[in-house]
Amino acid sequence: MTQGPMKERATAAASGTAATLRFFADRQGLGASANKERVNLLATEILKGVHETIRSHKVTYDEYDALKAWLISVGQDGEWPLFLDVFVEHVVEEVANAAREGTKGSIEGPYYVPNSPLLPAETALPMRPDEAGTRLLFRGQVTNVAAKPLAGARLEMWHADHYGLYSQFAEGIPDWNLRGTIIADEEGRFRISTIQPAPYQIPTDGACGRLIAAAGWHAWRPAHLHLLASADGYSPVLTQLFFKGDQHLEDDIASAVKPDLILDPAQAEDGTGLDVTFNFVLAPA
Ligand code: MBD
Ligand code: FE
Repeated sequence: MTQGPMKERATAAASGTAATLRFFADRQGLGASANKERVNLLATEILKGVHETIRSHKVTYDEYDALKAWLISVGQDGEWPLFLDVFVEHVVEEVANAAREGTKGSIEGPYYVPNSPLLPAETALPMRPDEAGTRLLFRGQVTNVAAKPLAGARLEMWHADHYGLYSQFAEGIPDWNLRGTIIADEEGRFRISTIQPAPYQIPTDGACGRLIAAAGWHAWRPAHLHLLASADGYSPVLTQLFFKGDQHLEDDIASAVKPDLILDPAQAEDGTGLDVTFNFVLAPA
């Protein structure tokens, strides 16, 4: 599936640079509110963890130099967004959403782009005329926790193509391919045609790939849809949805799978592919 002629378009350098630029474009004035006591506490604790690891495992100068070289290369390859979102963000999300009611959240990852094209409740995501992959009809309703339909709720959706590539982060894909902002109807309903994304392998030719190979891990994420559901007066939910039967549900390299977020699509009645319903439940802001 993901192997194929297009794989080389998702190089670490190309997607890493794009993800780094995207991150800064979306977050002007970052860190302006940093609190000295909090920085002191967290930086001290993190360093303590590093020092403890060195002591308890008797880390050598060779290992220290290997780590230093690797950390430098993460920056050179533009892979800090990838590294952090794959190996750290899931715990930030867990803490942030511990008390969330309604639909479970999951991590954002490095490939969100705001302001995707506005689309009506019944729509198709922008895609190429010859877009490869199994057709997927994704439909459902946005309600509040009391099951009240949320008229005009917004659903931002983005996902990889049949080769595991994201528009704006791999070469040669139209900018808004498989990305859109759907406005639900008066009953909060939506009906979106897209294709089923492929399992996703994080770039293996950069620093993250070298760590994964050196540690004997694998680079796979299960196939997933990214979604951000919102409505006025409600707390938006940023999440991912996965597919039952995927080989990597149990060992997602990014640790982002939750049981409530696994879809079980049926064959579409018209024989064109898959059909699945998922309802979003938003809690008050
Ligand atoms: C992805 O597509 C993704 O969703 C995450 C979290 C990390 C790397 C690639
Ligand atoms: Fe993703």
